[in-house]
Amino acid sequence: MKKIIVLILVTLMIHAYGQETKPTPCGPVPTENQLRWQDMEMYAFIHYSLNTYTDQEWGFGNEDPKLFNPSDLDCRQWARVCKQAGMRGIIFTAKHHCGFCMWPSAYTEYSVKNSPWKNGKGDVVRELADACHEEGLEFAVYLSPWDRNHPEYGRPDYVEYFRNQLRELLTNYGDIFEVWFDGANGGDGWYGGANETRKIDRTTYYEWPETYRMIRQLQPQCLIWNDGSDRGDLRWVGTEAGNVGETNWSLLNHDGEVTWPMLHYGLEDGDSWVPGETNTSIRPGWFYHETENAHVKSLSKLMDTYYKSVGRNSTLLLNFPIAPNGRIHPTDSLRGIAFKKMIDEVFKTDLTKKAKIKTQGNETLIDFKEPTACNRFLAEEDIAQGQRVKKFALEAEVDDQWMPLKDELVENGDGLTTIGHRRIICFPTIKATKLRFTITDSKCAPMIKRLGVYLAPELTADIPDSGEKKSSVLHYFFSTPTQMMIDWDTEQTLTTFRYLPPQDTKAGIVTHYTLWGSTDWANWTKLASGEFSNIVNNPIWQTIKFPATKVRILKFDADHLAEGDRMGYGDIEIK
Ligand code: FUL
Repeated sequence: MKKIIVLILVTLMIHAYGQETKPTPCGPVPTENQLRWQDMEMYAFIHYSLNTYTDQEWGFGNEDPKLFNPSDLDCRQWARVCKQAGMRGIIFTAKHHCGFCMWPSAYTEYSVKNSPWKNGKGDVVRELADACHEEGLEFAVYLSPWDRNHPEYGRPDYVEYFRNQLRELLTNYGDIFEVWFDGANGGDGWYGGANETRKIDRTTYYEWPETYRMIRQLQPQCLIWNDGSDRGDLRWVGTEAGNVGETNWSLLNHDGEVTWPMLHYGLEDGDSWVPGETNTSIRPGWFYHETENAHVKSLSKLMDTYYKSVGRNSTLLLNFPIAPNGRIHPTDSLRGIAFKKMIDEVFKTDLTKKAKIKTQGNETLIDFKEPTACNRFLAEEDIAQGQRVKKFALEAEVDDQWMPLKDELVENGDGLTTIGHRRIICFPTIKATKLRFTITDSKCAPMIKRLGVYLAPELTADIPDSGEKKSSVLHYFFSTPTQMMIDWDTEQTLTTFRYLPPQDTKAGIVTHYTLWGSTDWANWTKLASGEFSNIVNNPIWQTIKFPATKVRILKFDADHLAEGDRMGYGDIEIK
């Protein structure tokens, strides 16, 4: 009898304990793979292809493989730099939109095997995968679904080709932590000599469900990044500028359209866990351009990017382009390493360790007992239990007065909304005796895992970013909604035309252009024509170089606009 009572008591205790510790379910939760990925926090992108040798962002697909002949290709240098820059893995452009394969694929001749590099015996994917494994970094691949070289692109045979290539990458190079399927599809391309525009239906053409099944089978731990079609495991944050919304839910709906606000802010009531990955480049472009050597992002810009990505419940995918010699340029590597050093410096001393912390209900009081200089606040939710917090307040006691704090990186409102994996709030340096953190709204009982308070040093030794200078005022006017005229009173010898697209809207962005010059308004010489690759997602300055020409008037024709029917511009520069 005694034994039975003890047994009942123990059972009841286990039951009660189990009930107490088992959190209430609160909407979708991440998979093990997504949790592991989120903990990586920062990893690198590497953009390297024939574009590196043609000074382009998007190759057309007819570039000669013989151009690929780096003198000093060193994947170990890439891996070392990325590791020292705090990156936990590398995603490599195994194939960009031009279709050139950085590994000797058995399914095409358009690859390193027909380049002079290592007499066609080289394999960049292999060298990088090995270098990553040696440095303890994870490895992943970018395989562009759009292929401007392949003759069958747009037809069913190409989809099989694409899958064959993916299988090669997923079976020959060890563990792959992520596959990146970019959604870009400009339409026109070489396509085996057809040289035409091919349109596909992004929702059906690639037959993604079948491809996803293959990935899950070959690499069960691999995450799928897919932009604008079947929902992958991760989402793009809607910009390549390096910031996600200050409100950032790791949720989307499994089905239905994904609008820009959903990409940027997530969806509070989404039915699936699809966290945001913030991708940006350490330079304006994704590929290396010598003209951008003076525009490598400054340390303060990189820190801003860190706070607006990792500090907003996202990961940071930071791109390092490879220079034509086959290495990361010294300016980029030094900046990347300085970036990591600065992150370590900011988060070296958690000031809460010396404070008295008291939590009552949804309010936590951090009592430093004496005025303590601080300017960063950090909070983390236990996202394994879902993302719960909708809104919070942060107050500081300074000179016996309580004052509200806000996120100084947010323009509208106080920015104190979602938390998720990690939220970092930046505020001006104050000497606080106490801080009070109150969760004011949440979907279910909040589950905060960690709080931290820090004092970030001033960036006195920042490396200045020479930035993008505004042009001198030029005399220009629109002769038609898609034609801009620029007139000097005198003749000039010109070599360069630079176009900054409108910054806040896609309407009016020129994607394809023709540039003409004249000395008399009657006879026009075509100076250049082409496309501004990737200008919609990355609306940076675009440079058109042409042979030195004496002109008085320039005519800039918008042959195609991203949206709308009237060309727009942010700025123009002519040299
Ligand atoms: C974009 C592409 O079109 C760019 O070339 C680059 O690869 C970037 C990461 O994604 O959408």
